[in-house]
Amino acid sequence: DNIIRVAIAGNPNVGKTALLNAIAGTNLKVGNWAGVTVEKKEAVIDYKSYKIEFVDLPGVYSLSNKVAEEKIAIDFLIKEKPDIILNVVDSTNLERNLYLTIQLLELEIPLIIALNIWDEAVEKGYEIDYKKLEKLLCVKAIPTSAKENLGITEILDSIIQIYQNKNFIQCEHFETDIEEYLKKIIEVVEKYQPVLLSLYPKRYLAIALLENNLDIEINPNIKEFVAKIRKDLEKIYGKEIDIIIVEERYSIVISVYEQVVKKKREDKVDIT
Ligand code: GDP
Ligand code: K
Ligand code: MG
Repeated sequence: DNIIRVAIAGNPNVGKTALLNAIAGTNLKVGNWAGVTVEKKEAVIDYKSYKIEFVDLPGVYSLSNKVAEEKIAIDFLIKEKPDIILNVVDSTNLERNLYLTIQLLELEIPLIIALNIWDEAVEKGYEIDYKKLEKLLCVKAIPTSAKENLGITEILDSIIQIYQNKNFIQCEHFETDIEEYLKKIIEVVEKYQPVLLSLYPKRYLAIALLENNLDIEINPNIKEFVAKIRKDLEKIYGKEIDIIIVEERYSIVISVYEQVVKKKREDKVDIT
């Protein structure tokens, strides 16, 4: 069919709603997420023979499932399986924003990064090599400014292009041994409880099993296997599994950030 479903995800206060406003204007509808008093904004627009449905997810810093907003966001992404995630980031704060990006990529859904607040980033002297960001993360990246109406057409055209291609490639990875363990976890799931693979994206599932972070009955053989792997990794790395995973994500963030962002000059001294 010709309906493309796009979820807008990002940290709080990065311009998700402003960007959706710039894209959809008067088509924007405001409601609530079921059962909670968190605002839900949605819009459907017609573009080049497609209907594009946007849902503005609550702003989150990670998808750890502990905060109401995070639960709404992760549940939506896993259950509704949108065709594309539009990950809005604050270009003046890319290092902090990219952590969520790395987590979103674990969901194995095609991703577009909107490098929003680009106007301020330019003003502050950041030089962001977004073509390199695209190569490193295997995603589309588009400089945008909801304030100056920059990048809106590019976002819409990219949505259609990505929808037509429908491929997802995971480019950045954890340390080799962890990746090997994740693969083995998936093999064991395929053997003992393959239904899990229709409920969760593979990579997300393997990591969530490792972190013991799923609210679903897990086959005892899988549990036992994962517990053994967890123990091995905690021994090798000398830390708890949650910390190992968080640090692996951060090491990707830092490596990408250092290769992509330069600052031409220091900010003027800000005394506030
Ligand atoms: P959300 O929490 O991600 O939905 O962010 P909002 O859409 O509410 O925007 C947060 C603030 O950033 C508001 O004051 C916006 O006016 C401002 N803002 C949003 N996009 C841009 C942008 O591209 N450039 C600049 N300079 N400010 C922006
Ligand atoms: K702002
Ligand atoms: Mg908002």
